[in-house]
Amino acid sequence: MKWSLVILLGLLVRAAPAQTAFGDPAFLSRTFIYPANCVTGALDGWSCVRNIRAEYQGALIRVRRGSDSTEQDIYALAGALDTATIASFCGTSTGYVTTIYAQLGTNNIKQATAANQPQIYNGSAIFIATNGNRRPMIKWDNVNDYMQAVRNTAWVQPISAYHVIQQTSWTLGDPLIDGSTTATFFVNDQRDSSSRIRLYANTALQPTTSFTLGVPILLYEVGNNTASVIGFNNQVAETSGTAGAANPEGITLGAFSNGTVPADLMWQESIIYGTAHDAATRQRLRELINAFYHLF
Ligand SMILES: [Ca+2]
Repeated sequence: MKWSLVILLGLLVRAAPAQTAFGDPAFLSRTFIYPANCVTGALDGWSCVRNIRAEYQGALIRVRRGSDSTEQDIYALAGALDTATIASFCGTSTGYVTTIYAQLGTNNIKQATAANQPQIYNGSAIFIATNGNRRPMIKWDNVNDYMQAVRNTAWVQPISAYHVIQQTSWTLGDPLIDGSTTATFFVNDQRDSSSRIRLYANTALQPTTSFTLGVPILLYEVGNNTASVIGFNNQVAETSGTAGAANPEGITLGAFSNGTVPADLMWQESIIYGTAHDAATRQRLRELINAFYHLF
């Protein structure tokens, strides 16, 4: 019996299809979840695309239907956001996001004020990444949208964070991700020319090259004072140095912590660890995230 099982498993492994092209239904239906050893040490994690870990059974986001402000939790099907339920719930109405649920930790990212809520559905379609992964994205309006999670206690450096985001248009100094109060810890555009992102925890640390607008990127950061790191996609763009010693109390997506200076942001996922990831760990996580999101 045991040998039969081994042979059967061998056939199943051999029969598994090779990775398919972007947009292929077989690819889009695949379920990807972080392996347990990559979630170990993570403090907080959110995604509007997938279950970050298999044990998570809660909703991914909560959607408000614009026509009557009725709200509904949206879960995952086979590990991926149930977009069909969003479309049937909203119909021809806009679908706004009130909550991105914490899949790790307990800190939901929220926006209670209707005018400040970003969208997941425009009245006829889910917003999706325009290249690469073709997965759902939440879209900030670049006017007054932002979302925020306030932790009871600050993250204390060192922390490492990985974000799958898109900036659609560039404005000088747009904050993409901030802390949740005025203690300065955020990633935003550099303040001179072109779309480069800096990490700021009282001192600006900038990546070495500009990134492409209008497509999702993997932005990652290690907040570790004089040994901080920021980069995106592959390691070529990575920079290390001093970012300052400030500790973030939470996370704001799409604006400064007080809601000012809105950014032209689209977002898919953020995960935050309580340690400084070394180069090998950063590379492993980049590869793991990229295997799902196809960013570079
Ligand atoms: Ca708005």
